[in-house]
Parts: sequence; C-alpha cells; structure tokens
Amino acid sequence: MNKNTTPKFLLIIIFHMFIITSLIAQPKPPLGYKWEVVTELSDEFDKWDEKKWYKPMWNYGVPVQMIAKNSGVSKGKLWIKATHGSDRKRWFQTSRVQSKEQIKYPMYTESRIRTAHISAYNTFWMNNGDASNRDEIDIIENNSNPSCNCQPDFPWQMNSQYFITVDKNNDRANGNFDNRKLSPNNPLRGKKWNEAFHTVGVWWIDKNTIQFYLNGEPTRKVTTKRNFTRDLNLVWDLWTKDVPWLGGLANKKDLRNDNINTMYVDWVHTYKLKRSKTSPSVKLGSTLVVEAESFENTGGYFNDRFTGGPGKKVKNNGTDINFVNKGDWVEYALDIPTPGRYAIEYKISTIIANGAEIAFVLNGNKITNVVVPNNNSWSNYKSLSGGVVKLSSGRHTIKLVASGSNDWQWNLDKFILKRKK
Ligand SMILES: [Ca+2]
Ligand SMILES: [Ca+2]
Ligand SMILES: [Ca+2]
Repeated sequence: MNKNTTPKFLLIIIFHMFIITSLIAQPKPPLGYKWEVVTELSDEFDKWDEKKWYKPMWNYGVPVQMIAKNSGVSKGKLWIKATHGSDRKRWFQTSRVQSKEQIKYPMYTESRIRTAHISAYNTFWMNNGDASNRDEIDIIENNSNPSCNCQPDFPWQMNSQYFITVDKNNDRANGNFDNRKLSPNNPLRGKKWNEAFHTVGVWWIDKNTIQFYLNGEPTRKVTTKRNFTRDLNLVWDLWTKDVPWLGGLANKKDLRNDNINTMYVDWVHTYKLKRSKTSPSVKLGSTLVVEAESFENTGGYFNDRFTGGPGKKVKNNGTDINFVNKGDWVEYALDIPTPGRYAIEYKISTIIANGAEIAFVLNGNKITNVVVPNNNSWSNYKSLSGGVVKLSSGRHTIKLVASGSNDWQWNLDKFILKRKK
C-alpha cells in the first residue's frame, strides 16, 4: 500500500464501521427474540414512497393550515416546512406525513430528526386517528426556539408522552428527558434540537409499558394505567399554538426564513420482535434435555482471567461449561411444549468440598437452590436433583447461577427437565 491509498482505505473501514453501528442501534431484544425490520414502516427517504406514506390534511386549531406542498423528500431527507400564508386566521401553512401501515406492541421505532428553529412542535408520534378514542405515543414534540419566555429548557427537552383516551377521557403521563443528561461521552449531549440530527425512539414493550430512547440511550420508561389496545400509524408534523405548554406562537417573520423554517427527517427504522431460535434441547417424550454449553447469555462478577479463564462469565468448553466462579450465571430460552411440574436434574461435577451450589431461576424468580457434592473430579458428571419447577407452556427464560460461596464452583454437562405424572 502506498501513502495515498492508506488513508482512503482506512476511511472506508471507518465509514463501514459507522454504518454497522447505526444499523444495530435498537435495544437488546429479550432472550430468545430478535428484531426484524418492518419494511412498510422503515425508509431512508431517498425518494418519496407513496406505497408507505401519505399526507392527511386534518388541521390543528388556528393558525395551523395543512397543505400538501409543504412536505416532500429531497436530498435523502423527508422535510416538512412551515410558511406564512395569506389567510388571516390560518396563516401557519405546514404539512403532515403519516404511514399507511399500522403497528402494535411489541415493536421498536426510531427516527433521525433535526428540528425547524421556529416556535413550533416538531413531532414524531404514533396514533390511530380518532381523537376521542385513541392510543397515542408522542416520541417527541420538540420546540428548539420557544417564543414565550416560559420554557427555558425546551431547546434541550425531549417532550415525550402517551395518551390512552376513552370517550375523550384521557389517561396520560409524560416521559420527558433533558438531553444535557445524556452520558458524558455521548457526542450529542447538550446539542440543541436544531443544531444536530438526533435519533429519537420508543420501545413499545407491552400493553402498559413504553421505553423512550435518545441517541442510542434509554431515557424514560413510562407505565400506563389503562391498556394499549390499538394498532397505530407513524406520524411526523410541525405545528404551533398560542399556549405556554407548546412554547408559544411561531413568529411570522421566522416562517419566511428558509434557513430555519423546515424540519428534516433523515430516516426511520421500525422493527417487530420475532422469536429467534431457542437453546437447543432434545425432547424425549415428557423429558427435555438441555446441553449446558447451549446457553445464550452468560455473566458474573468474578474475573477469572488470571487463571486463563474468559473473564466475568463461564467458558463454553464445547461439550460442557467450565471456569464457573461464584456468581457466574448462564441463561437459556426454552419453549415448554406441555405445562406441568418438572423434576430438575443436573449432570454436574466438582472437586469443591464446601461452598459449591447451583440455583435454578425461572423468568427472574429463584425456584430452587441445592448444594453440589464433591465427587473429586471436574468432569465425572453425576446426576444431582435440583428439585421441582412448575412450568406453563410457551417460552421461558431459565437462568442457572453458581450460588455458592467458594471462588470456584462446578462444571456442568447438561440439565434435564422431566415432567412428573
Ligand atoms: Ca436519509
Ligand atoms: Ca468464570
Ligand atoms: Ca453437554
């Protein structure tokens, strides 16, 4: 390689690393699941895709007037522009873009947005289109330039909230967050909404739980009182109103300034949760055999690197797990075909005389904890009863924890779940 090609080559590598990072920005899915892109609700906005998006014309209160020509796609961005119209009452001409498809929990969506720098709500939200009976998740309603002198934090405040409305009666709460509270190494910490593109998102976890995200970090988690029940559209719009909670009315002269009157959306990425593989297991009639080494996750706090171990976790030894220290754990996702009471049996081995134990944890609840007896070997696997667990049918997370007090615990070949008659 000569001097001219080296930097370019490096730049290409760095560029690709950046792309990969931005593609895997969604949060870690629950064990046994993965995120799958919802094409109908995802777009890089390289062109206007009429199969995905349309422009609903319903208005907010005065002075807002929705018009189709104030939004579009160009130069890789969706844009929504506010201009000054001639109508005396509805002089704030703007636009709205909405998805044709709808979606419901569990899902994750995120969008990269820079606000117009006028006193208006720059929004990215979800709604089913009936104001009187609706589920609504406002990922952002951001105003980077409030006119009212009453919202000093708005240039950094992520305004997020939900509504569950029944016959005009609201259940609602906000999940606001100040971007100056992002972690210190986040390059977008403290950047105003109009100064940079920010990635805002929501993980709609279940019928009562939403978790908002900003620039790759979780912000506020909100629990609803009523249940979410509806499928929702994605929406972006830009609107003003002469009220303090929005930050005050837009200045008319700002609407004639093309440098500040437009919000930009670089992209939107939306995902559904899809079941991934379960930990490999063998079904023998009413018996389920799970190889210890088929774990999906491991962790711990004891650093065993000084002995050649893998660090703060167990080692997958190919046919078993070893380097198991106190506090180390392994997790498995299992589909239980038939509900019932199951006997737990470990194929386990240890040379530790005192302080080797194993705990069985089901979906976060400890079920049993047993002492592992010394058999003077790390690899002469013996049967050990782990008690009985009651299992409903369907997917479960099973966590085995090295729960004894000794630094070194045991090695495990497999565990067996046998349904009791
Ligand atoms: Ca784009
Ligand atoms: Ca270890
Ligand atoms: Ca094994």
